[in-house]
Amino acid sequence: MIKAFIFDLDGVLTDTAEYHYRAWKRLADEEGLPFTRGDNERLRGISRRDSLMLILKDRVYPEEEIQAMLARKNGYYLEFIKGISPRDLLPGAKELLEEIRAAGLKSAIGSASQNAGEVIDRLGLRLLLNAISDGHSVEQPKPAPDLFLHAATQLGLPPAECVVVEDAAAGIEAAKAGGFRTVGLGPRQRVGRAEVVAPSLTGVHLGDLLAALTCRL
Ligand code: B16
Ligand code: MG
Repeated sequence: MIKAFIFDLDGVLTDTAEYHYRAWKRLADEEGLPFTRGDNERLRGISRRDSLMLILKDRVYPEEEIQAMLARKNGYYLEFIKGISPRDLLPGAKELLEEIRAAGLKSAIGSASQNAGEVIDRLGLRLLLNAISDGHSVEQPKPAPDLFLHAATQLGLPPAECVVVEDAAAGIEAAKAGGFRTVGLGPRQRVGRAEVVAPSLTGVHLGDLLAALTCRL
């Protein structure tokens, strides 16, 4: 029995990946570090600190410099997201959230971002959500299941009754590790481990998802 959907934010409901890219790129250029759009793809769903470690590779920096770089990148990112509005919702996202609410099911956010609350408010989504778990909620980032387990606890539901909708391989792994049902958005080489895979939420309705997930039982 499916009673709730837990949505990742970046790459599922809105495309902040572009802003993360521009903020990391600015920091990398200032530090003389190589960083491409391809490199940015590997940072999907990865926490801010783990993302910086992937960019730094085997270069070693003192902790204060690492903290300063994380703060600088976040400052750039906050500047970019100031312009976010409901127009930045990805196609199909709001319709699906409304269908879930109308059907009496629950919705939550499970985002690695410490800025998720601000993005949710700018998108105008807060009233459609029953719970928000974000980069402040747990210690262990995806692919650990902690973030989604935190969301399920807030919803008061067991993981097996919640569907995680994710665009990142790390997010699908986190959901599977926690015993959640899974929907992956994007190419199969990225989210193919999910039970149900779609290119995006465009044209995806609640009935289609419930039917596809029921077939997989
Ligand atoms: P912040 P999600 C993730 O969001 C992003 O995909 C990832 O690129 C970012 O590094 C991470 O949030 C942390 O974000 O720096 O804002 O705390 O996909 O889990 O919604
Ligand atoms: Mg994501």
